[in-house]
Amino acid sequence: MRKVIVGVAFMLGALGISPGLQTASADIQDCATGYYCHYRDAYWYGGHINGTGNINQFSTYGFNDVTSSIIDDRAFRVFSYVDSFQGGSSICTSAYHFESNLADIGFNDRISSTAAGSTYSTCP
Ligand SMILES: [Ca+2]
Repeated sequence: MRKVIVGVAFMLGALGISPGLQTASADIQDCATGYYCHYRDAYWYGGHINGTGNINQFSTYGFNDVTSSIIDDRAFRVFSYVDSFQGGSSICTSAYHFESNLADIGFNDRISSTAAGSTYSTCP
């Protein structure tokens, strides 16, 4: 298992992506450069939705309250909110960072919208 974690961390590093709140494991799913991606399962499994700007209602895409991991492969930070239209509490992912398992920070299967910053790369 450790070998897998190190290998994937290396792969992510090669892609210019570095850890946000967690370290990497398993294989990275496709998240195109210039997008942020929200995955149904931890460690970027289970399919994802992506965006470049705000997504006001994840429910529109059948993705309400299912996100378990995130990659931000954009030059700007992205906030993920527990309610639609950027409501409720949120977590921030800095540019080129990722969250491997939202369960570790109490946000698993809770995300309902995003605010995609276009000014700041790092979280407050
Ligand atoms: Ca999930």
